[in-house]
Amino acid sequence: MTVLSRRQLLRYGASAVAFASATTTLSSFVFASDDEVTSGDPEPGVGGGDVEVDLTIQDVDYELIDGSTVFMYAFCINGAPPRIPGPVLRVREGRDLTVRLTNLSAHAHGFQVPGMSGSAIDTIAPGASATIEFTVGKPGTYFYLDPMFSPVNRVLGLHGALVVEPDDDSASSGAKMPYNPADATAAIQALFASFGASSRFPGNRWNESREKIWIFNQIDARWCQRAANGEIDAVAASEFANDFRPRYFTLNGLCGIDACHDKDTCPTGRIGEPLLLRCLNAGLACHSPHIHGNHVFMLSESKGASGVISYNSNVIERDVWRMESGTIQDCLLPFTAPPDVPPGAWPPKQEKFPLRYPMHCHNEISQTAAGGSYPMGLVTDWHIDGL
Ligand SMILES: [Cu+2]
Repeated sequence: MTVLSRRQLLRYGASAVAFASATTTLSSFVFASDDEVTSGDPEPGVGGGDVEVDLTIQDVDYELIDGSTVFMYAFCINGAPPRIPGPVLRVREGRDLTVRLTNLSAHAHGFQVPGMSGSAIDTIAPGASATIEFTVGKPGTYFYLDPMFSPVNRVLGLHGALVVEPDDDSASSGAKMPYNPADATAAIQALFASFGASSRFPGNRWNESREKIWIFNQIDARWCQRAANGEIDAVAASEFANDFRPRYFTLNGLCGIDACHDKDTCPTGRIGEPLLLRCLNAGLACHSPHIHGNHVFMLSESKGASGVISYNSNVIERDVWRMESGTIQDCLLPFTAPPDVPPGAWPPKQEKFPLRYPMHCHNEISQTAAGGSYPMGLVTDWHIDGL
């Protein structure tokens, strides 16, 4: 087993070169199929079979929006470039997911999907490999992560999204949903039934291609350096929690303008094309994402280490929602005409499509980078492309 002697460099900076290297973004989805998974599968959607995936854990130098680099850990698939967050894994409910992990880091790591029994590997020594196979549970959004010194190694980069697709995705109305009707509440089913079938939501039904994944994280360069020095191979989570002073706030690994221009982060579409937002807070800070232009409907939530998803029986509409450390929330961006535009002023006559609206965190410090560079933190855009 070879151990990388030199760390790989992830470039996420604001240079044109960084924008060209889009392979490091969330575009490299991993889809469920009957075959072994490969990176860069262009087909959205899931097949019906069990899924096998090869992941490596690597030490990387991660370039931030101000050009500085920090030491982090990254999940990597099938020899593809490492990425933070790790590649999106997709499996259909009830199928088996096999994860073969090789630890190329100089430090011991583990693996777990909170909420999935039998998914944990406690320790993989540097240079060692381990395999875990488990049956995935209820449809929704999960983290896969390194639970070691939780949340230390997760915050230092070892996290990604596992999406469980429903086996039966149709409400009694025939509307597609991201959940099984056996799990979805009456309110969730009513919301999806109303898309494309009511004056409130003219246009189309939701479909599974209408989705973005937003993973929030924070970076404290001092703790990255401690990890690089091997000083945190036995650290108390309380020490980390008491001392953590984030200077960078990332969305899908990107800061500020990089996130605004990332096609896998920025929701786009026309009026009547509802979109599912799967929001995950991998970091330690509490975030309050806030969105302009439309409100979102809160569908489901899992909090903390249990990973158990609760499906909301009261689907309320929000323009800001609270995401504590480790929280996952699915919400629905309806792509309606903005409710604060008077009916007589819609469609806009002076403004041209696409209409661009921000999503930014209301925890104000998260809007900065490197101690003050604004607005280079947790912010992105979403676009209404037309009627
Ligand atoms: Cu605002």
